[in-house]
Amino acid sequence: MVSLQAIWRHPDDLYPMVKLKLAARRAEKQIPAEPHWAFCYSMLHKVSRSFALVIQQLDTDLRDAVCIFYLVLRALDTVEDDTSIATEVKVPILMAFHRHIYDPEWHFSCGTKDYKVLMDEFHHVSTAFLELGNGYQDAIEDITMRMGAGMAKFICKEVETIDDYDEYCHYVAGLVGLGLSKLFHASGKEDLASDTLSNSMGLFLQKTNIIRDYLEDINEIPKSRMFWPRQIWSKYVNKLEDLKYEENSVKAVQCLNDMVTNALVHAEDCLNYMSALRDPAIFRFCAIPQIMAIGTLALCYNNIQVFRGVVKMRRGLTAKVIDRTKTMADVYGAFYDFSRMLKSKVDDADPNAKKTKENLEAILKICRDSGTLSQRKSYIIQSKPQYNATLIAVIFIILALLLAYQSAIRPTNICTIWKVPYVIVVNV
Ligand code: IN0
Repeated sequence: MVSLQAIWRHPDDLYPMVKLKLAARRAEKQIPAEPHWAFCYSMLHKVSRSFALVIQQLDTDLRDAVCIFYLVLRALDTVEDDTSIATEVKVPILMAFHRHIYDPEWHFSCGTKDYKVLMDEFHHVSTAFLELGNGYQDAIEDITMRMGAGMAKFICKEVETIDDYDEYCHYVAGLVGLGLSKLFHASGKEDLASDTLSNSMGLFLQKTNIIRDYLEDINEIPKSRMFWPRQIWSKYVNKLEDLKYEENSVKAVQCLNDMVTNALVHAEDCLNYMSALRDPAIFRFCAIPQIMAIGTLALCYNNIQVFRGVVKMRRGLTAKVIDRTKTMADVYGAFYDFSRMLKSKVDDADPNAKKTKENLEAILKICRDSGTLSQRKSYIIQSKPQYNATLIAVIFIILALLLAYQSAIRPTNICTIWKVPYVIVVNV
Protein backbone atom coordinates (compact mmCIF):
# COMPACT_ATOMS: atom_id res chain seq x y z
CA MET A 1 0.00 0.00 0.00
CA VAL A 2 1.29 3.44 -0.92
CA SER A 3 1.05 6.03 1.85
CA LEU A 4 -0.63 9.38 1.55
CA GLN A 5 2.56 11.01 2.82
CA ALA A 6 4.67 9.38 0.07
CA ILE A 7 2.39 10.72 -2.66
CA TRP A 8 2.19 14.15 -1.03
CA ARG A 9 6.00 14.33 -0.92
CA HIS A 10 6.46 13.04 -4.47
CA PRO A 11 3.35 14.00 -6.43
CA ASP A 12 5.06 13.29 -9.77
CA ASP A 13 5.30 9.61 -8.73
CA LEU A 14 1.55 9.29 -9.05
CA TYR A 15 1.22 9.21 -12.84
CA PRO A 16 3.89 6.48 -13.41
CA MET A 17 2.40 4.50 -10.50
CA VAL A 18 -1.05 4.54 -12.02
CA LYS A 19 0.41 3.54 -15.39
CA LEU A 20 2.29 0.68 -13.74
CA LYS A 21 -0.78 -0.50 -11.86
CA LEU A 22 -2.79 -0.59 -15.08
CA ALA A 23 0.06 -2.40 -16.90
CA ALA A 24 0.16 -4.99 -14.09
CA ARG A 25 -3.59 -5.54 -14.45
CA ARG A 26 -3.23 -5.97 -18.22
CA ALA A 27 -0.32 -8.39 -17.79
CA GLU A 28 -2.24 -10.51 -15.27
CA LYS A 29 -5.18 -10.71 -17.69
CA GLN A 30 -2.93 -11.93 -20.52
CA ILE A 31 -2.04 -15.21 -18.79
CA PRO A 32 -2.13 -18.02 -21.41
CA ALA A 33 -4.87 -20.65 -21.47
CA GLU A 34 -2.81 -23.90 -21.43
CA PRO A 35 -2.59 -25.04 -17.79
CA HIS A 36 1.24 -25.45 -17.68
CA TRP A 37 1.86 -21.98 -19.17
CA ALA A 38 -0.91 -20.48 -17.02
CA PHE A 39 0.83 -21.92 -13.94
CA CYS A 40 4.27 -20.58 -15.03
CA TYR A 41 3.10 -17.03 -15.73
CA SER A 42 0.89 -16.75 -12.66
CA MET A 43 3.76 -18.09 -10.53
CA LEU A 44 6.09 -15.51 -12.09
CA HIS A 45 3.65 -12.74 -11.10
CA LYS A 46 3.52 -14.09 -7.55
CA VAL A 47 7.26 -14.42 -6.92
CA SER A 48 8.47 -11.31 -8.70
CA ARG A 49 6.23 -8.37 -9.41
CA SER A 50 8.38 -5.87 -11.28
CA PHE A 51 10.35 -8.58 -13.12
CA ALA A 52 7.05 -10.13 -14.29
CA LEU A 53 6.09 -6.77 -15.78
CA VAL A 54 9.39 -6.10 -17.49
CA ILE A 55 9.51 -9.58 -19.05
CA GLN A 56 6.07 -8.91 -20.57
CA GLN A 57 7.43 -6.75 -23.34
CA LEU A 58 9.78 -9.41 -24.77
CA ASP A 59 8.67 -11.26 -27.92
CA THR A 60 6.71 -14.46 -27.13
CA ASP A 61 9.43 -17.09 -27.78
CA LEU A 62 12.10 -15.29 -25.79
CA ARG A 63 9.61 -14.33 -23.07
CA ASP A 64 8.61 -17.97 -22.57
CA ALA A 65 12.27 -19.03 -22.37
CA VAL A 66 13.14 -16.29 -19.84
CA CYS A 67 10.03 -17.11 -17.77
CA ILE A 68 11.02 -20.80 -17.55
CA PHE A 69 14.68 -19.92 -16.89
CA TYR A 70 13.56 -17.66 -14.02
CA LEU A 71 11.31 -20.34 -12.47
CA VAL A 72 13.94 -23.09 -12.80
CA LEU A 73 16.45 -20.84 -11.02
CA ARG A 74 13.89 -19.92 -8.33
CA ALA A 75 13.26 -23.64 -7.75
CA LEU A 76 17.01 -24.34 -7.50
CA ASP A 77 17.31 -21.43 -5.06
CA THR A 78 14.39 -22.81 -2.99
CA VAL A 79 16.30 -26.10 -2.56
CA GLU A 80 19.53 -24.23 -1.68
CA ASP A 81 17.71 -21.95 0.83
CA ASP A 82 15.72 -24.63 2.68
CA THR A 83 17.72 -25.17 5.87
CA SER A 84 15.51 -28.10 6.91
CA ILE A 85 16.97 -30.32 4.13
CA ALA A 86 19.99 -32.39 5.26
CA THR A 87 23.19 -31.68 3.31
CA GLU A 88 23.45 -35.29 2.08
CA VAL A 89 19.95 -34.95 0.54
CA LYS A 90 20.41 -31.41 -0.75
CA VAL A 91 23.73 -31.76 -2.56
CA PRO A 92 22.63 -34.58 -4.95
CA ILE A 93 19.44 -32.63 -5.81
CA LEU A 94 21.42 -29.48 -6.63
CA MET A 95 23.92 -31.47 -8.71
CA ALA A 96 21.20 -33.27 -10.71
CA PHE A 97 18.71 -30.41 -11.10
CA HIS A 98 19.66 -29.86 -14.76
CA ARG A 99 18.43 -33.40 -15.48
CA HIS A 100 15.25 -33.09 -13.40
CA ILE A 101 14.00 -30.25 -15.60
CA TYR A 102 13.59 -32.75 -18.48
CA ASP A 103 11.42 -35.05 -16.34
CA PRO A 104 7.77 -33.98 -15.71
CA GLU A 105 7.44 -36.92 -13.27
CA TRP A 106 10.16 -35.51 -10.96
CA HIS A 107 9.24 -33.51 -7.91
CA PHE A 108 10.70 -32.61 -4.52
CA SER A 109 8.67 -30.87 -1.86
CA CYS A 110 10.41 -28.06 0.04
CA GLY A 111 10.25 -24.30 0.64
CA THR A 112 7.30 -22.30 1.98
CA LYS A 113 4.34 -20.30 0.64
CA ASP A 114 4.50 -19.63 -3.14
CA TYR A 115 7.85 -21.44 -3.37
CA LYS A 116 6.30 -24.60 -1.93
CA VAL A 117 3.60 -24.43 -4.64
CA LEU A 118 6.33 -23.95 -7.27
CA MET A 119 8.14 -27.07 -6.01
CA ASP A 120 5.00 -29.18 -5.57
CA GLU A 121 3.74 -28.34 -9.06
CA PHE A 122 7.14 -28.28 -10.76
CA HIS A 123 5.82 -30.66 -13.46
CA HIS A 124 4.16 -27.63 -15.09
CA VAL A 125 7.58 -25.95 -15.41
CA SER A 126 9.16 -29.12 -16.88
CA THR A 127 6.27 -29.52 -19.34
CA ALA A 128 6.69 -25.92 -20.49
CA PHE A 129 10.50 -26.31 -20.63
CA LEU A 130 10.10 -29.29 -23.00
CA GLU A 131 8.15 -27.06 -25.41
CA LEU A 132 11.00 -24.52 -25.75
CA GLY A 133 13.31 -24.50 -28.78
CA ASN A 134 16.53 -26.57 -28.49
CA GLY A 135 18.78 -23.49 -28.32
CA TYR A 136 16.84 -22.23 -25.28
CA GLN A 137 16.75 -25.66 -23.61
CA ASP A 138 20.52 -26.14 -24.01
CA ALA A 139 21.29 -22.72 -22.49
CA ILE A 140 18.98 -23.32 -19.50
CA GLU A 141 20.35 -26.83 -18.93
CA ASP A 142 23.99 -25.68 -19.05
CA ILE A 143 23.48 -22.80 -16.59
CA THR A 144 21.36 -24.92 -14.22
CA MET A 145 24.11 -27.55 -14.15
CA ARG A 146 26.87 -25.01 -13.41
CA MET A 147 24.78 -23.13 -10.83
CA GLY A 148 23.71 -26.32 -9.02
CA ALA A 149 27.36 -27.45 -8.76
CA GLY A 150 28.42 -24.00 -7.51
CA MET A 151 25.66 -23.89 -4.90
CA ALA A 152 26.62 -27.41 -3.73
CA LYS A 153 30.23 -26.23 -3.34
CA PHE A 154 29.14 -23.35 -1.09
CA ILE A 155 26.80 -25.45 1.12
CA CYS A 156 29.78 -26.36 3.30
CA LYS A 157 31.96 -23.33 2.58
CA GLU A 158 31.75 -19.85 4.09
CA VAL A 159 32.35 -16.65 2.12
CA GLU A 160 35.75 -15.74 3.57
CA THR A 161 37.66 -13.71 0.98
CA ILE A 162 36.55 -11.19 -1.63
CA ASP A 163 37.45 -13.84 -4.22
CA ASP A 164 35.01 -16.26 -2.51
CA TYR A 165 32.38 -13.51 -2.58
CA ASP A 166 32.90 -12.96 -6.32
CA GLU A 167 32.86 -16.74 -6.89
CA TYR A 168 29.62 -17.25 -4.92
CA CYS A 169 27.95 -14.32 -6.71
CA HIS A 170 29.15 -15.76 -10.02
CA TYR A 171 27.33 -19.05 -9.32
CA VAL A 172 24.06 -17.55 -8.15
CA ALA A 173 23.87 -14.42 -10.36
CA GLY A 174 26.79 -14.08 -12.80
CA LEU A 175 25.70 -17.35 -14.43
CA VAL A 176 22.21 -15.85 -14.83
CA GLY A 177 23.87 -13.12 -16.89
CA LEU A 178 25.70 -15.71 -19.01
CA GLY A 179 22.45 -17.67 -19.44
CA LEU A 180 20.42 -14.63 -20.45
CA SER A 181 23.08 -13.61 -22.99
CA LYS A 182 22.79 -17.10 -24.49
CA LEU A 183 18.98 -16.84 -24.61
CA PHE A 184 19.15 -13.39 -26.28
CA HIS A 185 21.61 -14.83 -28.84
CA ALA A 186 19.42 -17.93 -29.41
CA SER A 187 16.48 -15.59 -30.15
CA GLY A 188 18.49 -14.21 -33.10
CA LYS A 189 18.09 -10.65 -31.81
CA GLU A 190 21.50 -10.06 -30.22
CA ASP A 191 25.18 -10.90 -30.70
CA LEU A 192 26.60 -13.17 -28.00
CA ALA A 193 27.93 -10.92 -25.21
CA SER A 194 31.24 -11.69 -23.52
CA ASP A 195 31.16 -13.83 -20.37
CA THR A 196 32.96 -11.13 -18.37
CA LEU A 197 30.39 -8.43 -19.12
CA SER A 198 27.45 -10.85 -18.68
CA ASN A 199 28.87 -11.95 -15.32
CA SER A 200 29.20 -8.34 -14.13
CA MET A 201 25.51 -7.71 -14.90
CA GLY A 202 24.56 -10.44 -12.42
CA LEU A 203 27.21 -9.48 -9.83
CA PHE A 204 26.06 -5.86 -9.71
CA LEU A 205 22.46 -6.94 -8.97
CA GLN A 206 23.37 -9.68 -6.52
CA LYS A 207 25.87 -7.63 -4.52
CA THR A 208 23.24 -4.89 -4.19
CA ASN A 209 20.73 -7.47 -2.88
CA ILE A 210 23.29 -8.87 -0.41
CA ILE A 211 24.01 -5.37 0.93
CA ARG A 212 20.33 -4.37 1.17
CA ASP A 213 19.26 -7.68 2.76
CA TYR A 214 21.87 -7.75 5.58
CA LEU A 215 19.30 -7.72 8.41
CA GLU A 216 16.88 -10.16 6.79
CA ASP A 217 19.70 -12.65 6.11
CA ILE A 218 21.36 -12.35 9.53
CA ASN A 219 17.98 -12.79 11.30
CA GLU A 220 17.03 -15.81 9.18
CA ILE A 221 15.56 -18.64 11.29
CA PRO A 222 16.72 -21.32 12.16
CA LYS A 223 20.16 -20.19 10.96
CA SER A 224 21.67 -16.88 9.77
CA ARG A 225 22.68 -16.65 6.13
CA MET A 226 26.01 -14.88 5.75
CA PHE A 227 27.12 -13.54 2.38
CA TRP A 228 29.20 -10.50 3.43
CA PRO A 229 32.86 -11.58 3.05
CA ARG A 230 34.90 -11.92 6.25
CA GLN A 231 37.80 -10.13 4.50
CA ILE A 232 35.65 -6.97 4.51
CA TRP A 233 33.62 -7.15 7.77
CA SER A 234 36.54 -8.35 9.94
CA LYS A 235 38.16 -4.90 9.44
CA TYR A 236 35.27 -3.43 11.46
CA VAL A 237 33.83 -6.03 13.89
CA ASN A 238 34.64 -9.46 15.38
CA LYS A 239 31.43 -11.15 14.24
CA LEU A 240 29.22 -10.28 11.26
CA GLU A 241 26.13 -10.05 13.51
CA ASP A 242 27.83 -7.35 15.66
CA LEU A 243 27.09 -4.88 12.84
CA LYS A 244 23.43 -4.78 13.87
CA TYR A 245 24.08 -3.61 17.45
CA GLU A 246 23.68 0.09 18.15
CA GLU A 247 27.04 0.44 19.91
CA ASN A 248 28.76 -0.53 16.63
CA SER A 249 26.89 1.96 14.43
CA VAL A 250 29.97 3.87 13.25
CA LYS A 251 31.84 0.68 12.31
CA ALA A 252 28.69 -0.78 10.73
CA VAL A 253 28.26 2.17 8.38
CA GLN A 254 31.96 2.11 7.46
CA CYS A 255 31.65 -1.60 6.64
CA LEU A 256 28.49 -0.94 4.62
CA ASN A 257 30.28 1.78 2.66
CA ASP A 258 33.15 -0.65 1.99
CA MET A 259 30.63 -3.18 0.58
CA VAL A 260 28.97 -0.52 -1.62
CA THR A 261 32.41 0.56 -2.90
CA ASN A 262 33.12 -3.07 -3.82
CA ALA A 263 29.81 -3.38 -5.74
CA LEU A 264 30.37 -0.14 -7.69
CA VAL A 265 33.34 -1.72 -9.49
CA HIS A 266 30.91 -3.68 -11.71
CA ALA A 267 28.95 -0.65 -12.94
CA GLU A 268 31.35 0.10 -15.80
CA ASP A 269 31.00 -3.41 -17.30
CA CYS A 270 27.22 -3.17 -16.92
CA LEU A 271 27.13 0.09 -18.89
CA ASN A 272 29.27 -1.51 -21.62
CA TYR A 273 27.01 -4.58 -21.76
CA MET A 274 23.84 -2.49 -22.07
CA SER A 275 25.31 -0.14 -24.66
CA ALA A 276 25.88 -3.12 -27.00
CA LEU A 277 22.23 -4.29 -26.92
CA ARG A 278 20.23 -3.67 -30.10
CA ASP A 279 16.71 -4.92 -29.43
CA PRO A 280 14.68 -2.25 -27.54
CA ALA A 281 12.67 -4.78 -25.50
CA ILE A 282 15.77 -6.75 -24.44
CA PHE A 283 17.45 -3.45 -23.63
CA ARG A 284 14.64 -2.33 -21.31
CA PHE A 285 14.47 -5.77 -19.72
CA CYS A 286 18.18 -5.51 -18.82
CA ALA A 287 18.35 -1.81 -17.99
CA ILE A 288 15.50 -1.49 -15.48
CA PRO A 289 16.98 -3.85 -12.82
CA GLN A 290 20.41 -2.21 -13.25
CA ILE A 291 19.03 1.29 -12.61
CA MET A 292 17.13 -0.05 -9.58
CA ALA A 293 20.44 -1.48 -8.34
CA ILE A 294 22.43 1.76 -8.57
CA GLY A 295 19.45 3.59 -7.01
CA THR A 296 19.40 1.09 -4.13
CA LEU A 297 23.17 1.46 -3.59
CA ALA A 298 22.75 5.25 -3.45
CA LEU A 299 20.00 4.79 -0.85
CA CYS A 300 21.95 2.28 1.25
CA TYR A 301 25.30 4.12 1.26
CA ASN A 302 26.09 5.63 4.69
CA ASN A 303 22.61 4.61 5.85
CA ILE A 304 22.38 2.97 9.29
CA GLN A 305 18.80 1.91 8.48
CA VAL A 306 20.26 -1.03 6.52
CA PHE A 307 21.04 -2.54 9.97
CA ARG A 308 17.68 -1.62 11.50
CA GLY A 309 15.02 -2.51 8.90
CA VAL A 310 14.14 -2.67 5.22
CA VAL A 311 15.75 -0.09 2.91
CA LYS A 312 14.11 -0.13 -0.51
CA MET A 313 13.53 2.38 -3.25
CA ARG A 314 10.04 3.80 -2.84
CA ARG A 315 7.44 2.32 -5.17
CA GLY A 316 6.92 5.61 -6.94
CA LEU A 317 10.60 5.83 -7.87
CA THR A 318 10.51 2.22 -9.13
CA ALA A 319 7.48 3.12 -11.25
CA LYS A 320 9.33 6.17 -12.58
CA VAL A 321 12.35 4.03 -13.54
CA ILE A 322 10.10 1.54 -15.37
CA ASP A 323 8.25 4.37 -17.13
CA ARG A 324 11.29 6.38 -18.18
CA THR A 325 13.86 3.77 -19.20
CA LYS A 326 13.81 3.51 -22.97
CA THR A 327 17.26 4.28 -24.37
CA MET A 328 20.91 4.17 -23.37
CA ALA A 329 20.71 7.95 -22.80
CA ASP A 330 18.15 7.23 -20.04
CA VAL A 331 20.54 4.71 -18.47
CA TYR A 332 23.50 7.13 -18.55
CA GLY A 333 21.21 9.81 -17.06
CA ALA A 334 20.06 7.55 -14.21
CA PHE A 335 23.57 6.20 -13.45
CA TYR A 336 24.85 9.78 -13.47
CA ASP A 337 22.15 11.08 -11.10
CA PHE A 338 22.38 8.19 -8.64
CA SER A 339 26.21 8.28 -8.68
CA ARG A 340 26.14 12.01 -7.94
CA MET A 341 23.62 11.42 -5.15
CA LEU A 342 25.94 8.76 -3.72
CA LYS A 343 29.02 10.99 -4.09
CA SER A 344 27.29 13.77 -2.14
CA LYS A 345 26.95 11.31 0.78
CA VAL A 346 30.68 10.41 0.94
CA ASP A 347 32.28 11.73 4.12
CA ASP A 348 36.05 12.29 3.83
CA ALA A 349 36.48 10.68 7.27
CA ASP A 350 35.23 7.35 5.89
CA PRO A 351 38.17 4.89 5.58
CA ASN A 352 37.26 4.11 1.94
CA ALA A 353 36.24 7.62 0.89
CA LYS A 354 39.05 7.93 -1.69
CA LYS A 355 38.31 4.56 -3.33
CA THR A 356 34.54 5.21 -3.32
CA LYS A 357 35.03 8.57 -5.03
CA GLU A 358 37.39 7.03 -7.61
CA ASN A 359 34.82 4.33 -8.46
CA LEU A 360 32.08 6.95 -8.73
CA GLU A 361 34.26 9.26 -10.83
CA ALA A 362 34.82 6.39 -13.32
CA ILE A 363 31.03 5.94 -13.68
CA LEU A 364 30.37 9.70 -13.93
CA LYS A 365 33.04 10.02 -16.65
CA ILE A 366 31.48 7.27 -18.82
CA CYS A 367 28.10 8.96 -18.46
CA ARG A 368 29.52 12.41 -19.30
CA ASP A 369 31.53 11.03 -22.27
CA SER A 370 28.30 9.58 -23.72
CA GLY A 371 27.35 13.17 -24.55
CA THR A 372 23.70 12.45 -23.78
CA LEU A 373 23.26 13.93 -20.29
CA SER A 374 21.60 17.17 -21.36
CA GLN A 375 18.52 15.19 -22.51
CA ARG A 376 17.89 13.56 -19.15
CA LYS A 377 15.00 13.99 -16.73
CA SER A 378 16.53 14.09 -13.26
CA TYR A 379 15.86 11.38 -10.66
CA ILE A 380 17.31 13.55 -7.91
CA ILE A 381 14.61 14.37 -5.46
CA GLN A 382 13.71 17.99 -4.89
CA SER A 383 13.63 18.90 -1.20
CA LYS A 384 10.14 20.43 -1.54
CA PRO A 385 7.62 19.21 -4.12
CA GLN A 386 6.34 21.84 -6.52
CA TYR A 387 2.55 22.10 -6.46
CA ASN A 388 0.72 24.15 -9.03
CA ALA A 389 -2.79 24.30 -10.36
CA THR A 390 -1.98 22.07 -13.36
CA LEU A 391 -0.46 19.36 -11.19
CA ILE A 392 -3.41 19.37 -8.80
CA ALA A 393 -5.81 19.17 -11.77
CA VAL A 394 -3.82 16.25 -13.24
CA ILE A 395 -3.89 14.40 -9.89
CA PHE A 396 -7.63 15.00 -9.67
CA ILE A 397 -8.28 13.69 -13.22
CA ILE A 398 -6.09 10.61 -12.68
CA LEU A 399 -7.90 9.76 -9.47
CA ALA A 400 -11.31 10.27 -11.06
CA LEU A 401 -10.35 7.99 -13.98
CA LEU A 402 -8.96 5.43 -11.59
CA LEU A 403 -12.06 5.37 -9.46
CA ALA A 404 -14.21 5.06 -12.57
CA TYR A 405 -12.01 2.19 -13.76
CA GLN A 406 -12.14 0.50 -10.36
CA SER A 407 -15.89 0.76 -10.10
CA ALA A 408 -16.27 -0.62 -13.64
CA ILE A 409 -14.26 -3.75 -12.88
CA ARG A 410 -15.00 -4.22 -9.16
CA PRO A 411 -18.41 -2.74 -8.37
CA THR A 412 -18.56 -4.15 -4.85
CA ASN A 413 -15.12 -3.11 -3.66
CA ILE A 414 -14.45 0.33 -5.01
CA CYS A 415 -11.88 1.81 -2.70
CA THR A 416 -9.86 -1.12 -1.38
CA ILE A 417 -6.61 -0.17 -3.09
CA TRP A 418 -6.90 3.47 -3.91
CA LYS A 419 -8.72 4.95 -0.95
CA VAL A 420 -5.52 6.63 0.24
CA PRO A 421 -4.99 9.05 -2.66
CA TYR A 422 -8.74 9.75 -2.52
CA VAL A 423 -8.03 11.59 0.72
CA ILE A 424 -5.48 13.78 -1.03
CA VAL A 425 -8.16 15.42 -3.10
CA VAL A 426 -9.88 16.46 0.10
CA ASN A 427 -6.61 17.83 1.45
CA VAL A 428 -5.81 19.77 -1.69
C1 IN0 B 1 17.31 -11.88 -13.04
C2 IN0 B 1 17.67 -10.43 -13.07
C3 IN0 B 1 18.06 -9.91 -14.44
C4 IN0 B 1 17.16 -9.24 -15.22
C5 IN0 B 1 17.56 -8.71 -16.46
C6 IN0 B 1 18.83 -8.87 -16.93
C7 IN0 B 1 19.78 -9.54 -16.17
C8 IN0 B 1 21.09 -9.70 -16.63
C9 IN0 B 1 22.01 -10.37 -15.87
C10 IN0 B 1 21.65 -10.92 -14.65
C11 IN0 B 1 20.37 -10.77 -14.17
C12 IN0 B 1 19.41 -10.09 -14.90
O1 IN0 B 1 16.68 -9.57 -12.54
C13 IN0 B 1 15.95 -9.96 -11.40
C14 IN0 B 1 15.15 -8.78 -10.89
C15 IN0 B 1 14.13 -9.20 -9.84
O2 IN0 B 1 13.80 -10.34 -9.69
N1 IN0 B 1 13.63 -8.24 -9.08
C16 IN0 B 1 12.68 -8.45 -7.98
C17 IN0 B 1 12.87 -7.35 -7.00
C18 IN0 B 1 13.98 -7.54 -6.02
O3 IN0 B 1 14.28 -6.56 -5.34
O4 IN0 B 1 14.50 -8.65 -5.85
C19 IN0 B 1 11.24 -8.37 -8.44
O5 IN0 B 1 10.36 -8.69 -7.60
O6 IN0 B 1 10.94 -8.02 -9.57
C20 IN0 B 1 16.83 -10.57 -10.34
O7 IN0 B 1 17.00 -9.99 -9.26
N2 IN0 B 1 17.40 -11.82 -10.57
C21 IN0 B 1 17.22 -12.54 -11.78
C22 IN0 B 1 16.95 -13.90 -11.73
C23 IN0 B 1 16.69 -14.62 -12.88
C24 IN0 B 1 16.70 -13.94 -14.10
CL1 IN0 B 1 16.32 -14.82 -15.54
C25 IN0 B 1 17.01 -12.58 -14.20
C26 IN0 B 1 18.13 -12.49 -9.47
C27 IN0 B 1 19.68 -12.34 -9.45
C28 IN0 B 1 20.20 -13.26 -8.34
C29 IN0 B 1 20.11 -10.92 -9.13
C30 IN0 B 1 20.30 -12.75 -10.77
